[in-house]
Amino acid sequence: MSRSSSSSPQPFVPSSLPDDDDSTKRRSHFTYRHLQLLRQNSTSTPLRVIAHIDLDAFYAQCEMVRLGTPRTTPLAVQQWDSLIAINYAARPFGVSRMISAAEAKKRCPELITQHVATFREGEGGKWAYRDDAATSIKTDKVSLDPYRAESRKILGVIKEELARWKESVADVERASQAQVQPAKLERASIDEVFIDLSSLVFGVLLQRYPELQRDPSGDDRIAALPLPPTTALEWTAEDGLVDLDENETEEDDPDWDDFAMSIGSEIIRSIRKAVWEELSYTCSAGIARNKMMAKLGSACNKPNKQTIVRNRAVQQFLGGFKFTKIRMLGGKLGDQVTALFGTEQVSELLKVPIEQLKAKLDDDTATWLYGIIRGEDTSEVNPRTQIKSMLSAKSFRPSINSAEQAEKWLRIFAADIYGRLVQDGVLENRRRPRTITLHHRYGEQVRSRQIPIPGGKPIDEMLLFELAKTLLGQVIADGRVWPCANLSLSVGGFEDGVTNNRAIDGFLIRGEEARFMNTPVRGPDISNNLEDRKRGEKRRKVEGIERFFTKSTNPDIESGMNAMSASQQGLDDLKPEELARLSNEDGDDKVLGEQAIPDCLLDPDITWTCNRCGKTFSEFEKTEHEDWHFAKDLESQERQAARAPQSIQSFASRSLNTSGKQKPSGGRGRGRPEKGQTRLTFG
Ligand code: DCP
Ligand code: CA
Repeated sequence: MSRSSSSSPQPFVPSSLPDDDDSTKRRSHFTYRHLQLLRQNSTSTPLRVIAHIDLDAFYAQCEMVRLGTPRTTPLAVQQWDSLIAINYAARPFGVSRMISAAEAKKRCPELITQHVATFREGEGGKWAYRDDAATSIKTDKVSLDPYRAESRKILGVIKEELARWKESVADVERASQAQVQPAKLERASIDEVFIDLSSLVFGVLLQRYPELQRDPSGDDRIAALPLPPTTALEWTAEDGLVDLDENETEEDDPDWDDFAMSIGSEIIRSIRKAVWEELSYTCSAGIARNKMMAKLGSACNKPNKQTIVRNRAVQQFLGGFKFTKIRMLGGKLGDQVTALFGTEQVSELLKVPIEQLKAKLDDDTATWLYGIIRGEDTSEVNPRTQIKSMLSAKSFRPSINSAEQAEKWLRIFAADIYGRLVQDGVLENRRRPRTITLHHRYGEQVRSRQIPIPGGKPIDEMLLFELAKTLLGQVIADGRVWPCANLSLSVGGFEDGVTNNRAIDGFLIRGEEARFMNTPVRGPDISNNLEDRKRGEKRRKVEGIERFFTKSTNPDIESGMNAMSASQQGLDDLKPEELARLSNEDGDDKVLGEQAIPDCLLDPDITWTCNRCGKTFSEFEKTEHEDWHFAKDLESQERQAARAPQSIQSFASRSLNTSGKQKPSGGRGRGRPEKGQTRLTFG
C-alpha cells in the first residue's frame, strides 16, 4: 500500500524491563494461560481486545467523496422530504434527522441536500441520481448501491491493513511456533464493523516483549506472566482514553491488559489512517475487552476519534451511561428495568444486588443484566458468511391495481437484484440462488410465492424478470392481489439453509417445506385463523432474551422470506434507531447478533397511524401492529375467562411469566420512531 511508513507497525522498545528477581514487586494479574487464550481469540481471556469501527455520517461522507465537496461544506443526504445523514459541518447549524429537508435549508441556507440515487419506474433497471427524485416517491425506488459499494471498498482497506499487521508478526510466529490467527471481522451494518484483534495483539505482544515467548506446559500455564515494563505506556492524544476507575491511578504500573489495549489502539489508528488516506473517509472507533463496550466507545468521541476503555476504566466508563444505551436494553426490556428499579442510570443499577434483580426478573435476564452493567459480555465477533438472500421491495401509496404496473416494478427489482449479484461477486463465486420469491401485500395479508431458479444456464437480469413475471401470473391466478400495497422480489437458497438457531427453526421448517412446492407461502402471522395465531404466539413465547444468549454456530440464516415479523426476529427490544441501523442495507441479510432480518419488513416509505393507540408505524408494520392489538384483545379475553397460564398466551403476555416475574417483553410493534427519526428506507 502506498502510505507513509509512519503508519506501519513500529516496534515499541521498552525503556526498562522488569526485574524478575525483585520479589517485592507486585505480580502480573495475568497468566500464560490467559496469553494462550488471547492467541486463540477466546472470549474468556481478560486480555481480549475488541474494536468497533463506525463511519462518521456515512451516507453524507459517501456523497462528499462522490461530489468532491470540501469537508467544511455542510451536506445532508435526503430521501423524499426527510434527511437520513448529516455531515459534521452541518450539525452545528441544528441540522438533524429530526427535521425536514425544507426546515434544514432554513437553518443552514448553504446546506447541500443530495437526494439518494433512485431507480425509476419505466426507465429500465439503472439507478441514477435524479434532480426530481424528492418529489417522485410514486415512481422511484431508492438505491443504496452507491453506499454499499463504498462500504465494500472501506472493508477492503480495513482487511488489507489487518493483513499487513498479521504479516508483520510472521517472524515471531515462526520463532515461537505460536500461530497467530487472522483478525476476525463482523460487519454489523453498512457502516460498522467489529474486529476481534486478540490473536493479532498476542503476536505483537510476543514480538515486542520476548520475555512472553516461553511456552509453558502443565501447571506452569497458570503461572503469572513476568511483569511488563514499568514505564507508563505512551498513549497518544488521539487515543481518547477513558478515565480510570476511582481506586485506580495512572501512576499504578500498567499490566499486560493495558499493553494489549495499547497495541489494539495502535492497530485501529493505523486502520483509520489507511481508510482516510486511501479513500478519504473518517471513522470513529471504540476499543475495549468486548463488543458491548467497544460499540459504546465508538460513539463517545465522534467524529474521527477513537476511544479506549481499559479494564481499569470499565466502571468509570459504564457508570456514566444510561443502561438504555446498551444493546438489548434500548427497548422494552430497558423500559421495564427502568420502571422496576426507578432508574435509567447504570451507576444506580450497580447498587442493586443480584438477589433483588432475580426477585423482579427471571433468572436468566437478571444474571445477564447483572453482568452486562459490569462490563461482562462474552459475545463473539462472528465473521459473516456469504450472503444468503437478496430482496428488492417497494411500498405503494396509492396501491397499484394492474399487472402492467406490477411488471414495471418487477423489472426494477430484477435489475436491482442482478446488479447486486454481480457486485457481490456471487456469480463469479459460482454460488447461485436457487429460489426466487414474490411477496405481495393484499389488504392485511402478505403472501408469497416461490419457484426454483432453473439450473443449467447463467442467471441474468432477463431470467430473473421472466421468473418474476411467472410468479406474478400465478399470484394473479390465485386472486386477491389488487389493490396491492407492497411488492417485493427476493432470491435465496444460496446455501443450505441449515441453522441451529432455535429461535428461527420454526420458520425455516416452514420455508423448507414450502420450497419448490410452488404453492403460496403464507406469512406466519398474517392469518385471521385462530389456530395460526396460536401457533404464532406459542413460537413467540420461546423467543425471549434467551435467544440472544444462544450461540449459533451458523450465524446466517436462510433469510426468512416468509414475512417474519420484526418481533419474531427479536427486534422488539431495539429502538427504531437501532433497527434502522441494522436495516440499512436494503436487500442484504441484516444481522442482529445471529439473526438476519428480511428487508420486506423494513420498508418504511410510508407511515401509518393506528387509530386504536395513536402510534405511528411504517405502512409495512400495519398488520404486525394490528396483530399486536389482536393479541392484546385475546389476552384480556383470556384473563376474563380466567384461563390457566398455559393456555394460549398472547405475545404481549410474555412480560409476565408464571411466577409473576417480569420477562423481557415482546411488544411486537417496534415502537414509535423517535421524533423525526426515519426508518430506513428500502425504497
Ligand atoms: N441511516 C438511515 N436512516 C436512519 C439511520 C441511518 O438511512 N434512520 C443511514 C444513513 C447513515 C447510515 O445509515 O449515514 C449509518 O447510520 P448511523 O446511525 O451510523 O449514522 P451516521 O453514520 O450518518 O452518523 P454517525 O456519525 O453518528 O455514525
Ligand atoms: Ca455511522
